[in-house]
Amino acid sequence: MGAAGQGLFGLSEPGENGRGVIVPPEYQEESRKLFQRNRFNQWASDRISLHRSLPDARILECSSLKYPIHKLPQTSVIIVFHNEAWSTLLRTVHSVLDRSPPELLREIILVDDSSDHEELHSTLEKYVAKLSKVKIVRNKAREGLIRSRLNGFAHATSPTVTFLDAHCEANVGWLEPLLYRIMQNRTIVVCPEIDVISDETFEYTYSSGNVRGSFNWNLNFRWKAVPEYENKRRAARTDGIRSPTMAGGLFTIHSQYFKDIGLYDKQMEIWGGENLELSFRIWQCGGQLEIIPCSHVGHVFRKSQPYSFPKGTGETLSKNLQRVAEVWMDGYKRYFYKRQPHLKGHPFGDISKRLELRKKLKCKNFDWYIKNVVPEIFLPNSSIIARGELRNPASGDCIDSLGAGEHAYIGIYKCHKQMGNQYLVYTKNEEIIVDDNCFDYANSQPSSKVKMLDCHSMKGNQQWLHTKVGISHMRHAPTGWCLDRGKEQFVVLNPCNNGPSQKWLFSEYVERDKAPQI
Ligand code: UD2
Ligand code: MN
Repeated sequence: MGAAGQGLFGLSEPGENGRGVIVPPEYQEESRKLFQRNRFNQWASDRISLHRSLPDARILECSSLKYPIHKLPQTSVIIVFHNEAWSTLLRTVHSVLDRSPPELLREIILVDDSSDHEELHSTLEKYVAKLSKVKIVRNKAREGLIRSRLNGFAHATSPTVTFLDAHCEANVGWLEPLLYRIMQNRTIVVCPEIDVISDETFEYTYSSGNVRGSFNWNLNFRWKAVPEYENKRRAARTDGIRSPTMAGGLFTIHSQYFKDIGLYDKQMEIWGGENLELSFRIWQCGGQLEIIPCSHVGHVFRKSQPYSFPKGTGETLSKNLQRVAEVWMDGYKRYFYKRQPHLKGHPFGDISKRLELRKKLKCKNFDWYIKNVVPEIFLPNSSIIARGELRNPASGDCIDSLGAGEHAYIGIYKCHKQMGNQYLVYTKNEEIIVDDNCFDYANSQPSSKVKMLDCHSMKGNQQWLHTKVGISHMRHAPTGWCLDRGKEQFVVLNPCNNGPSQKWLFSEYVERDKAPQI
């Protein structure tokens, strides 16, 4: 085996060195069905060795670091799954077995969250029986990923635990830097850099490491550029990047520390929100969260979930997020409810145990977290001239982030009055903000789409002129052109023509000299 853990048949085999697999025309139909089943291209995954090699693009400083292997704490890897595809699940397992120093890997615990796929029962038992470190734990009923992880944790026997999703590939040298950081300070929770495995081709793209975790006020997890102050704070490129939040699926934590800070909120269901809950809790209760640049693990990011939410997706996610807001966010929860007005008064279960935990651990408040951990975050609290939905009355359509974040195009969709992705603010600084990003147009030609970018407060490409009175256009200051409904799913910028496709109205306006705090 080569340094990068080359597969059995060498580099010309499908997927080796992290290459993608193209589906030939005669298999397109089959591949489409498998895509529907998993929401990733299982056909491609099935063609790739369970031991495939990956590009190891660590910076020189990382590959030359030496770790005191015999002093590092061991880890138990916990992988929860519900109806995962065989090849992705087993490639996750083998990548860990192939690329972890045996003395550091105590066990791999697979937690089956009540899967009904046939091959995940006796076939999996038989396969795993041959892998001495791998055990299977089965939930009696569907629990969701949060309680499944806790079930796995209850079976873990090492001083640290490492959680991975069931469609990951651990890269060369991934484990040592994570464990080393915990050995230095057990209250630091560590995440690897997450590389992208394409959901279409299974190509593995080594990530640049310039982002860290944040969130928007809809409580969606978001990647954001690492701020200058954080890069300055780090003495070396190999140092951990402090991250306000974690993506959720891939991290290592000291087992006793995990218990000390209260594991997970057991009343969170199926999927979503637990990553922010744990992130806020770690920071507010005296710990730290870091992304370790020398540790890389790939993950297949999907555009939708393949599995059912027995109580409905919206209902489940709303309740999880409300629990995050209600327990940890103090007065800042109003920003969340502003964007989710239908959740006011919506039940979220009993949170008394979690509030007790917060008190017992003497955790700091959310204002401290914002000011000290993520001071650059967009606060929708000052100088707002208008807010709510931004409607094009002629079409009855509203600006919509379409659930996407920074760098995506500004979308448009039928007005739904639910706020969320259609909640915008227009600031005194003449920015239009959706999903906590600013409308930005950097094109010198008209008829192009408008982007969502980080707000820079410098006007320029982010300055938009708008008054309710008069013709209610939305004029881009530098080009003088107007925001236009266009014909597609995305709005465009066109020379102003006073036509109906260029008229826009917010649902609420505020007098300019009474800029409110919301
Ligand atoms: C991200 C995280 C995921 C989790 C989630 C928020 C990464 C790479 N992934 O979503 O770990 O934090 O955000 O909740 O950071 N699963 C079950 N039972 C269920 C549902 C899911 O066992 O009822 C398993 C699933 O098979 C997978 C894992 O949980 O192994 C995570 O689910 P996902 O891959 O659908 O989540 P993802 O990556 O979209
Ligand atoms: Mn995942």
